[in-house]
Order: sequence, then structure tokens, then C-alpha cells
Amino acid sequence: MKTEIIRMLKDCDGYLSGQELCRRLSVSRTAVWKVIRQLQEEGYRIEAVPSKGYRLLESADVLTKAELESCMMGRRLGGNVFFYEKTDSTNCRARELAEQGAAEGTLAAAECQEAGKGRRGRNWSSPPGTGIWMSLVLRPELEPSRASMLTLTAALAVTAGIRKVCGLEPQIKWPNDIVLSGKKVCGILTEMSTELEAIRYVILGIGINVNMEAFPEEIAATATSLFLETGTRWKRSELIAAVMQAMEGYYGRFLQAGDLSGLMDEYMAQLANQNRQVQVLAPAGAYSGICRGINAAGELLVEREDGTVEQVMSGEVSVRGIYGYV
Ligand code: BT5
Repeated sequence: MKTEIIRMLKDCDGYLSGQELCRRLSVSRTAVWKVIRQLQEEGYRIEAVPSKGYRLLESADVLTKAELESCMMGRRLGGNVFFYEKTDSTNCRARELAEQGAAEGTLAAAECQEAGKGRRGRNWSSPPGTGIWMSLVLRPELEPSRASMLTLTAALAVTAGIRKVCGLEPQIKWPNDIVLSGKKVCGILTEMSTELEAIRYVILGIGINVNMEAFPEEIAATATSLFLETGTRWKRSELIAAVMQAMEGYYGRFLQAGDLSGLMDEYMAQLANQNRQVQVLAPAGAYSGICRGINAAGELLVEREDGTVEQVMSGEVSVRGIYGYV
């Protein structure tokens, strides 16, 4: 009922009478009033005027299961939400859900992660109240070797979501970072479970720094948030919904082609490394070259000094810009 009330208040321009709410939900006025009180306690600013009814004032950045459902009800990706006030890592929660049979599109999101994960055992700082920490369950019918392309597909969805909600033009640092002003605003961690030659499920973990005013010292020089870039506080639920909506489109196009051929141009137009010097930290030794985009498999093309072009796979290497973080 909470989800429905949030939705009705959001959809209504003016006041929504208590009577109308009771009628639509077939519940008593007291039941409606109790939910309104709960919503106010959660941070929604709802005005109650005796002769007119209820009106949602400019809405606060509330992140709850009901709020997320009210934004994504009926969506193929994100329509089924599991929300945690505090958890170790939403990738772990999503993995558990997937093991229990959760359908494609199930989303695990948290207000705070106590053991947020980056790649290769690194930490992801995930304080409460300010960020988006979420993991999406996908079940693509693909060979496991193609799963890394989903990281690039998700990066496109995140840049589209940020563009739509905040009007910013983020760039992608191949393969899994989104950057603004040369600093990291989002990281993506893709994990999967396979069986024989098939993917059982993929967990797409997305961390976006939204409203933080500062970062821990270790990352202060390389991390940024949407608030720091704009001076505005953003509604996380709106951004999550925008990213999920964009992901539906990109994921569909990716599955149809079976690779990134249909998304490459868009990806490269936002590639922060494009035509810049990059250093590839490969297991066999580091080398540098100029980034010449990606191929349809999502590999980074790096032109070495002798003119040969290396195809760099995301699993094997780190890519560093020679100057600064990007
Ligand atoms: C990533 O790893 O960028 C993947 C981050 C994925 C986080 C999401 S949140 C939801 C889901 N649940 C999880 O447990 N994880 C996913 P990597 O490229 O390895 O970058 C990690 C590095 O980024 C760290 O070593 C820090 O230097 C830096 N870092 C840590 N927290 C950060 C933050 N909040 N913002 C920017 N940089 C950060």
C-alpha cells in the first residue's frame, strides 16, 4: 500500500483527498493516515490540509523499498527490489538471490555497505545516506567469455542516467569507471556464475557517488560525487530508475547483436581514454600506447609506438592514463 500511495502522490499535481485514496485502495481513512505518518517519518514532505487532502511537496532523497518500487513498478530491470538498510555488499545479496532462483532484473540495493567490493579484492567506500549501491541480477544466454561486455553496456546505462537526471556529460574510463572532471564518480563490478559453457547468472554491481560532500583521505584526490560536481543534491531513486530504464535499452541491443557492434560508436564518443596515451599494466609487462577506441568485443585498442595495435582484454590488465587519474 505504501508503494501505491507514494505513486499516487507523485502522479498528482495538486491535493489528493483522503477519501479518494481510501476509495482507490479500498482501505479506511485511519489506514491511509498511518501510512502518511510513516512516510513523513521516513523523510517525505507531505502537506495535509483538512478540506483538500494530501500533497507531496518537493520530495527529499528518500531511499526505501517502497520508494524504489514506486519509481520502477512493472519495469523488466529493477521492477523487483530487495532493499537493505545495511549489508556487507549488494553483490553478495544479489548472488544469494540469484542462487535462490531470482529472476532476471531483480535488484538488490542498500543504504550502506559495510564491505563494498571493488575489483581484485579492493574496497569500495559506501557510506550511508549519500550513494547508490546496487546490484542487478541478469541471466543472459551467452558464452561466459562475453560477460565482460556487460560491464561496458552498464557503463553506457550509467552515463545515460546521469545525463538524463543531472544534465552532466560523464565520460567512461575503460572498462568500468565513470568519470567527471577526471575523477571517479562510479565504479562497476561484474561477477558471474557459470556452468559448463553457459552463464548461470551475472551480477552487475554499480556504485555511484551521489550526494557526498567529501571522501576518505585515500580516495579524496581521485573520487568525486554528483553533488560536488553540481552543488545540487540529487534524488537517488530517480537516478536508479533512469539507469535501469537506460539499461533495458542497451542490454536489449547488446543481446540482439551478441556483441557491442551496435553500441561501439556511442561508447567511443564518451571514452575518456580516446586518443590519449595509456599505460597497460599487463601480467607480461607494462607498455604504453595511444588508445584508439574499442572493438565489438569490448577490448581496448592500444596503438604501440611501432604502429601495431594491441587488443586489450579487461580481465587481464589495468589501464592508467600517464597524466593524472584518467
Ligand atoms: C570498482 O572497482 O570500481 C567497482 C566498484 C563497484 C561498487 C559496487 S557498489 C554495489 C556493488 N556491491 C559491491 O560490493 N560492489 C559493487 P575498482 O576499479 O577495483 O576500483 C576500486 C578503487 O576505487 C579502490 O581501490 C579505491 O581506490 C577507489 N574507490 C573506493 N571507493 C570509491 C568511491 N566511493 N568512489 C570513488 N572511488 C572509490
